Amino acid sequence: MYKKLLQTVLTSLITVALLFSCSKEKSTGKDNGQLLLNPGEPLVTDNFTADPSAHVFEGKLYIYPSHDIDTGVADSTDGSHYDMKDYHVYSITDFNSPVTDHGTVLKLEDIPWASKQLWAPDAAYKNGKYYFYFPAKDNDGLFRIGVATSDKPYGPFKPEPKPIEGSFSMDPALFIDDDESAYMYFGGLWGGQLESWLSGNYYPGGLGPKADEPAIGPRVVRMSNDMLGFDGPVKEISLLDEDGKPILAGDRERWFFEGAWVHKYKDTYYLSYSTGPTHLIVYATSDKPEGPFTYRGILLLPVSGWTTHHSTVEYNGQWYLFYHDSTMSEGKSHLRCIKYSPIKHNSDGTLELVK
Ligand code: FUB
Repeated sequence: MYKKLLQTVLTSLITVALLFSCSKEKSTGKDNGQLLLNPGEPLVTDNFTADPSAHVFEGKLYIYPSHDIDTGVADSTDGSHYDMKDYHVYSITDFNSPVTDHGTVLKLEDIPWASKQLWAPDAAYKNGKYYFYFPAKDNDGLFRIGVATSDKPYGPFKPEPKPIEGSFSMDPALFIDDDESAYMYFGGLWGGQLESWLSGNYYPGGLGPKADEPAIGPRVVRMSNDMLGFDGPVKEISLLDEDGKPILAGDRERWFFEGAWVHKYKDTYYLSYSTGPTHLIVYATSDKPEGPFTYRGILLLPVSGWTTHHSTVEYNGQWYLFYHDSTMSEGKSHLRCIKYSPIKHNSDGTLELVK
């Protein structure tokens, strides 16, 4: 009988010790920086994902990426091989827990006006609703920007029957200022068709400025109160160098190409964007959301794959960069994976280069 009791006590002690060591292992992992979701590693491994727009909604980090697929379209400078057909939404509670995939939240076949190429999306919250913004080609082959709505940050999103009136080009990014004014930043060259809209109307085959002329700037527009349309004119953002002179179209390491994103830190607006063929994420600052913005430096060096596209977000007191590369497909430009890295604002207003 004593033997049996001793056995039971020993078994219980071993079980408690095992449980304790398991839970300790998790937190030890954290202490060693061995998170489940490590900086520089793919966040999603069962889908190809790109263009991550990150926001904090309802206390969680939500990521709104493109969903890359291989449809066999040949690589071309107009980007037709980025032939995406739906969107997923992902969320993260902390970097030591798995990423939640909220499934397909919007499909091409459900968008009445769109014909193909669901490119880089973004989301915003206002008026108790979530708004999902996305570019797609219409039936005439022109990129337009659409909006879809939901009561939840993770959708599903119901698309409006038509694209946003007056929208063109691609890569919408929404920024809501402290006074609740909402702005959309958008635009992209080459496949993004921005060169063809310089006169305000679509002019096919637009070549853009010469190398010694000011580069094309991203576009900014105020959103209407219902977030479904533009309120006022679409403006071009001026990008200046440290001497107050325009960044030139031939300055390929500083010119704007695509993927504009704005965040605010201590009253300064940071506009970051991709330089396209030089594959950098660079940034410029301003004291106004519509600029002019002054170039400040490089945030992210070239990554594997042709495109680079990112967002920045503050979560639980830490700033993060979300970006993509093509490591998961061994370099295929249209099959990308989203990643993250912590980032830092320096005391002189610059951003630390991501290592
Ligand atoms: O994902 C398709 C396009 O590639 C995006 O809209 C661009 O920013 C580039 O990442």
